Amino acid sequence: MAKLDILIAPDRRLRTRCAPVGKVDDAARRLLDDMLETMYDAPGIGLAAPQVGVLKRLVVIDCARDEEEPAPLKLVDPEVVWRSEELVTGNEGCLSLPEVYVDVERPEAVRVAYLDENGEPQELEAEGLRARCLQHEIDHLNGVLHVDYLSAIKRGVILRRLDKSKRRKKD
Ligand code: GNR
Ligand code: NI
Repeated sequence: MAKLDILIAPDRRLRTRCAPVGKVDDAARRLLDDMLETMYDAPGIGLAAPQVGVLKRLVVIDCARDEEEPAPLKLVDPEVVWRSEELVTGNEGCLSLPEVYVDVERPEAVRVAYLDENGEPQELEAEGLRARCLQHEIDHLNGVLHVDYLSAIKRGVILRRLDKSKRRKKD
């Protein structure tokens, strides 16, 4: 396994609609393992392939609490096939926007169809933090970030600040 570099916004690759994987091969499986290692190291509860510069529809999550057994989940070509009418607001962080926390209103529960690491079609239903995390990761696959739920003014302030701090680090 290998730890990968996580892209920081603003970056074009975080704004791209990612391509379906379709066939789950060894390269896809290796990438999912590397993404899990990168996510645990960060640490985070989810990671999408575009965050490591790969513009494909691959996601890993583990929303187990610290005192619980690890519960890694690998999803290829995930798709929300049902969302609850009930919406809830929760505070979200993102590894690609360090120290930026945004309240986002989302369906409280979702059903997600996906391919597992063997290419088998699966479905899962999630609620609470797990549902929020899945929706956040699927947003990444469509080039959507949590700051997109803010006003354009607030989003602009945050992205310009991140851009400045990135450019400061380069030289
Ligand atoms: O680590 C993460 N925490 C988190 C908290 C609330 C809602 C979503 C997330 S996902 C985030 C990791 C990340 O950036 N995934 O794309
Ligand atoms: Ni994120």
